[in-house]
Amino acid sequence: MLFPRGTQMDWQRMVRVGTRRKAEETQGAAPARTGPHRKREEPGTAFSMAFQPIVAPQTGEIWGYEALVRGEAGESAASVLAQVEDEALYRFDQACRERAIEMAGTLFPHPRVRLSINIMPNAVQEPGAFIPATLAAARRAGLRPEQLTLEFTETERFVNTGLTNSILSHYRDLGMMTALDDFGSGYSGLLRLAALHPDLLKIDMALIRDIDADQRRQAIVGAILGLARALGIAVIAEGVQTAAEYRTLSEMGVQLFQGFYFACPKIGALPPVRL
Ligand SMILES: [Ca+2]
Repeated sequence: MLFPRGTQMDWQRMVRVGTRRKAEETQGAAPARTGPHRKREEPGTAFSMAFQPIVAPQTGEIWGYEALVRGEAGESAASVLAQVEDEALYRFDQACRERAIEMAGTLFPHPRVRLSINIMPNAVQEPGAFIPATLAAARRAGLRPEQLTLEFTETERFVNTGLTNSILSHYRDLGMMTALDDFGSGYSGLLRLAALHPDLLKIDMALIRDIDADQRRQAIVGAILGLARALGIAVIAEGVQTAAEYRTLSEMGVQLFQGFYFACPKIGALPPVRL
């Protein structure tokens, strides 16, 4: 049973509310539109993809790029998703991934750069669609599965954790990495961490904001870092906006960062990076 605790419509509304919150708080102001990378996809909503670097400042490297959906005129992810019909949501989700992979194949400077793509957790349970379509897109673009990281948002309820976990194991066997997105923002963050075995945790920007001046956030993030170490999981701090936030997190042991302080997302291109 796909939606055991409510109707499909109720669940999708929940996803949309969560996605809107994420878009507003995580992605901030829409970046400037820079290219013609737009077309009308099968699900019926025009969109493009922006890329935001994930960086390792201590080594001076760009670890990878997260692909973020944007409107054809640079509109936010929330406003794009608001135009998608409920029944087209998974197809749209898949179309975003395929577009991101296709663009990354053109933009990425070398075959070690990673691409992080967002996925609604339950979309992986759509029969037969996700893995073949994603891998086929990667093959067409010249990307290896090892370059792909799947980011699972905290804003969607898993309908079948056991099945999701076995599917994720299959991804791992293929070489992909998985990340638990927005960690700390969802009501089930620890339960999800216990149930799934992600390679990465992305600490939600709400815990990062002003952490340099906030001992409570320092204590919470410190505990998350200890947890991640114990579980052998790497950590990315999302939404870093200031030098002071970066310094504090770096001193606490964080090695991977994402946020406006380092680079804003850019549509259809790889943005300049502060490193
Ligand atoms: Ca994400």
